[in-house]
Amino acid sequence: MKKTLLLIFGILLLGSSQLAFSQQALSDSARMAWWKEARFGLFIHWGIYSVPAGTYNDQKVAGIGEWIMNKGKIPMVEYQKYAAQFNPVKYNAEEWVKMAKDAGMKYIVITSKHHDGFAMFKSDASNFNIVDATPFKRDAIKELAAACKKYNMKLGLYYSQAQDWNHPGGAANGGQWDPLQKGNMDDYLDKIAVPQIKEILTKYGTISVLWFDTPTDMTKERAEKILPLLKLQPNIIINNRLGGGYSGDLETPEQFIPPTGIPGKNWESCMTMNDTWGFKSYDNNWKSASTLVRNLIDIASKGGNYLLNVGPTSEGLIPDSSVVRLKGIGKWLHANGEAIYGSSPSPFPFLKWGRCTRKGQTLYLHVFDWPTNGKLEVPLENAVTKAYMLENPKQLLKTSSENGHLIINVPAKASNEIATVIVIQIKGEPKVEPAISKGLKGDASSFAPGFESEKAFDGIPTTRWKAVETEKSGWLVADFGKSVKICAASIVEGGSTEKNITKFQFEYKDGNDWKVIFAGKSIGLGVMKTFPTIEASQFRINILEAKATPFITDMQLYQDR
Ligand code: H79
Repeated sequence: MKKTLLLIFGILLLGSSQLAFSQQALSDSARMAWWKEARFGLFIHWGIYSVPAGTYNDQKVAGIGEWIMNKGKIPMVEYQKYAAQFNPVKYNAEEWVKMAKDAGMKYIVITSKHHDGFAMFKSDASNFNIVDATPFKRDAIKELAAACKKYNMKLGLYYSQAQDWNHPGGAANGGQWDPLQKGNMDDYLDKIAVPQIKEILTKYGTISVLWFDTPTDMTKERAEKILPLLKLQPNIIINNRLGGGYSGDLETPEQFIPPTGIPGKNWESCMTMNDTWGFKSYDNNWKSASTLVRNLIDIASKGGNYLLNVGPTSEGLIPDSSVVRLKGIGKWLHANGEAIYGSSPSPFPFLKWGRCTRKGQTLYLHVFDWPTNGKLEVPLENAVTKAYMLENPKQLLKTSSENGHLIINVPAKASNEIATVIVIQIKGEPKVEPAISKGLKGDASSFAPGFESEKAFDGIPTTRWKAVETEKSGWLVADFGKSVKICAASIVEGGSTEKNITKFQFEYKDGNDWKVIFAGKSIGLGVMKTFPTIEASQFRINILEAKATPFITDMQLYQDR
């Protein structure tokens, strides 16, 4: 009886967001454990948009490739013809999984249905799917799921729950363009999204991640049509894009790395290798393997995961340019993976020459800019019991201390051009040099009660500076009272949804004038910039325009030394 009552009580509570996962098999931390350890995953954007590959009616369509239907305002019946041309006979799921594995990736997230509404799996809810609408007739998700299982790779599925441009009632960012799209969104959810999510969560074995996107027009009620389906995969991880007020398990910065991480949250930066997610035949703006590895290091040093995208072709091939880069990353990780997997974030607020990751009393120093004088200066007070390069552990490095900083004697040349990892074993908890601005009182154009300027310099993510209610602009200054050498700054506005500032300048005082160091149009989760060293006693953010009263959660300046 007691048990039954508890069960009823539990079911009643299920609707509320905190308790939505109360029936999951594992505790939150156990459920997230593999994901936190993993650090690096492969995103795959694959669909029939790879047929036009960025060109419609002989016109190049600007923007990301998987958006071609929306950006080109392609009518539904026209777009659906691409399905008949989609025959990716070169698709080999096992090769893709092996490629991801060799690149050092620990999970894969693939588009099971993007905004275009085309399902890459056999669906009974809609014929607009890879088995029923293409000459290929094979279930791409089924094959990938089998390959992942065989090679012990975690599989996640992306599903566009709200936007759907080929089923009546599906949402469309920027508005619908074809009368056939008109319909009721609740009907769309009931007839397409809910049954299809049920299909992908039941037909393909263990699904480790469900990756929602763009919660356009999602309300709490609509999200709650989908939420109960998660019980079909008791240990599933979901991102923060379901909508309706549900925050999920992960923050998902898209195409950027939050400069100070996202304190207290699990987060994953998803990023492209060129400028598109879905394949575009003429997008050759590839980032170098070095940049991609450094992004991974940067993200790991801030406590996040890196979900790196490939956009396969309509033949079923991952572009060579991507393959080459994945191999380059794999090579680096093969030698240096110990410094990435299962690591925790850097204890340092800033390192001029690179980044740091940590495992307890082991610090991994990822050196991007190798010292020219044979000495690596680390703003750390601790005694060091051992120092060596991760790629050459037998050769121990000499260390000493100068002005409270650790000095590591290093060879003349870096052992790895992308990033050389130096491992140090330290005694005790890391004692690092704080940002020079930390604890400053500061000053501001105005402040609301309880939101004084010093709240932006205290390093505490829950306190902030805020101007008086009526303001839409203002400034916040770090006044050192003496000249200091500054080479970098980080500014954090708030959470991922707090993008209030729309125009700002970061400035220093030169005599009676304020001079601009850098400018921008948005801050949100943060901006971090390094710049040629400037000697001055006052630095400020000058907020020129904001949607509402400006506020800053944290602003720190970093010394050149
Ligand atoms: O799946 C990828 C994107 O298609 C999807 N999220 C990643 C992971 C995404 N959907 N919307 N957005 C990202 C952001 C919206 C971008 C837009 Fe635009 C700006 C939509 C319209 C203007 C980019 C530029 C797309 C069309 C033009």
